[in-house]
Amino acid sequence: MQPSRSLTAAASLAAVALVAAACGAGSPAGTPAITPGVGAAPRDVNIVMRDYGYVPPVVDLVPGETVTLHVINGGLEIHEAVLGSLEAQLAWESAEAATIDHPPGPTPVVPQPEGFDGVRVVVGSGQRQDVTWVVPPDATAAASGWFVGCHIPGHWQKGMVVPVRFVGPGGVPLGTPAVLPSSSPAG
Ligand SMILES: [Cu+2]
Repeated sequence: MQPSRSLTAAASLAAVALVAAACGAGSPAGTPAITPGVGAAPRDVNIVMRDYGYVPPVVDLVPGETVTLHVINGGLEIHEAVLGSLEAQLAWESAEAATIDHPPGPTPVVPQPEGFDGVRVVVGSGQRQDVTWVVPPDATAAASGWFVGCHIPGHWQKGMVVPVRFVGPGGVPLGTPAVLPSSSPAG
């Protein structure tokens, strides 16, 4: 019985080593080093939506780069990814609040708030939308920072928002991710 027991132990160790290797240092490999996207070669940015949040928990963007957003809705409800400043988030929140009594189904068209320089991608459950967009070069000028938020009525209040972190070429953060003020409905 001795040989088979040590064999089992060896197999267990091997299994542990495999799991450890798969887990790496405890976090997924994540986004590779950032090479800013350009018009001819946009950088791919994946945003996965669920009921009610986003993956990744922080979205890195380089001011002025061209990105192709792949927005995937893994939730059961319709969701959106509005990328924009806090002011833009609050403008969309009030614009879409008008749709609160809309019956279940596709969200009605909402006029874009004036001066909006971000992007809004609405995606049905189980669907994916790809949108190519240029991050405004002056996005870092927004004192309150930028966020990715959902303004389907009720979702912002459920905390469906993550910060944007602006980074320079090479992925060096230009600052810390924005923080929602505690006075914000989702703060
Ligand atoms: Cu949502």
